[in-house]
Amino acid sequence: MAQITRLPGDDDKETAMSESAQDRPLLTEIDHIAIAVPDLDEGIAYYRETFGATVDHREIVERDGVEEALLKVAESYVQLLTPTRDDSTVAKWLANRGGPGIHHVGYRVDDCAAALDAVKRQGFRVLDEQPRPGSRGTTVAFIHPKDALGTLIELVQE
Ligand code: CMX
Ligand code: CO
Repeated sequence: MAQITRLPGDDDKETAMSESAQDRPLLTEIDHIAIAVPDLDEGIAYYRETFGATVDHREIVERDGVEEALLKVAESYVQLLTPTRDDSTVAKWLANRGGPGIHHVGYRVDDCAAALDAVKRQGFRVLDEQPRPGSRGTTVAFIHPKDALGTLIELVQE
């Protein structure tokens, strides 16, 4: 009897994909911890005077209604965020909370679109249907905190 040789088909592709996904986790590093503050210069002064941390990058992100200062800590950043307009979601967040605090966590990913698709495929709510520009030339997408253990997650592709 002729020996049956299995040719690669869709099932094999599925297996290969899930194996490679297991080999390489989607989240590769912590890109930043974002802390919302009412006054950016005061936030920067706290990190400088207390820890000697300095600003690596500062940028207004119009789309999100925020100004950010990135302070490098090893290969990651502290991202201090302040609202630039009253209708910014960060203005609402600060008003509800009544003061500064951790607003979100940014995780580095190799491929933002692929990581976003993985989240969507599992039925979790996302805030960006497609990756979009973030600060310092990155490509980002946000995941809804209500579907992410109460933490607003930003996927960051450099
Ligand atoms: N972390 C955890 N939970 C949060 C949250 C946050 N940052 N912001 C809101 N929530 C919770 C609220 O506590 C609230 O919970 P309850 O219903 O239990 O009270 C719920 O989510 C809804 O809150 P809300 O005040 O009505 O806020 P909105 O739904 O209007 O907006 C969010 C929240 C996450 C959808 C909005 O902030 C968003 O779209 N964020 C993505 C973009 C972004 O954050 N940009 C700024 C940063 C830009 C950058 O990093 O460069
Ligand atoms: Co961020």
